[in-house]
Amino acid sequence: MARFVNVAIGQLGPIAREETRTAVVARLTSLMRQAHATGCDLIVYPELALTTFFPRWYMADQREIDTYFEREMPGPETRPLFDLARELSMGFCLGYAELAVEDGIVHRYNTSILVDKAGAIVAKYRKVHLPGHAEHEPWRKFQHLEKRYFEPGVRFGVTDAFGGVIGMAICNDRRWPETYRVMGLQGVEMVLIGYNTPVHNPLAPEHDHLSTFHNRIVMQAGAYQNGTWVIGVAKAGIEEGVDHIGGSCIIAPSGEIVAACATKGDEIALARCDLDLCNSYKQTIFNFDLHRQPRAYGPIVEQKGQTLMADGSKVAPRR
Ligand code: ING
Repeated sequence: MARFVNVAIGQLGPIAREETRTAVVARLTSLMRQAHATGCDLIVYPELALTTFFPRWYMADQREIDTYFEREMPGPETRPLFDLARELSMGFCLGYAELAVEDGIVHRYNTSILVDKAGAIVAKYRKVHLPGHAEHEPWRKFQHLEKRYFEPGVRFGVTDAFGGVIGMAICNDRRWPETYRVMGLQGVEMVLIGYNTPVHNPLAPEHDHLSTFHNRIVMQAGAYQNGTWVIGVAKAGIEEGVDHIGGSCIIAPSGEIVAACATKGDEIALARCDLDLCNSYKQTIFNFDLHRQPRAYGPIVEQKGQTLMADGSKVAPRR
């Protein structure tokens, strides 16, 4: 018996610094209507989908920084998205900057939520791998201050939803194999990943021409090695002068790309995802219980950085 989830990529083009949340929500609802017209159950939006990618700037004033965060979800400007989801009986995955007060303490996360067809939040994920740097580095063409503006999350969870086991990750998370394996060990069948990825990496410009290749290879590997679907969704195009890759795609548990966007603007791409295609990978080649050898994997959890080279040297990190 096939368990189909009809999934839409909800790729976004640039969001201008001054663009209001109301204007952005209008773009998101337009994509949701397009997806609904094709019979979709779920639409996946990018990371930080309500505002421009503000970590590209150094800001000293916390009040200015906090204008990019949501204190409530849904709030007045995002409620129309939840209302439409319920009206159309469509679920969605949305990335946004979350300001949460926990035990009287303010926390700021790079967050993603999963909303079901009734418009209810059924899962929340906080980005674990925060790339970039914490201090102003004026030498860069643009900053990447996620380590300054956000606190890291501490767990990769999965949720029963849309007839299967759904997980979430955000942007840089997709480059780390641990992200997929932790969810793979929880039986994940579909991982939803939004991203904002500049073409240019100031620390390694020699990688720039490979940015779309690296985008695909990490998600295709994660899908195949854990027998899961992966949905990767870009905020794409030249946003406030910084060119971001597109490359939004839907990847089957085989590792094959089955759908992709063709532009770097607001665009949907679709696939009819049969969650039962996960089974043959989880039950044979990646039958974890039969084939994994955790006693050989100790360094993966016990160590953060790499150990010294045999001659005592260490590859000097560029950061
Ligand atoms: N963006 C980028 C990403 O991991 C980055 C950061 C860009 C890292 C280029 C390395 C090279 O896709 C976010 N938001 O994580």
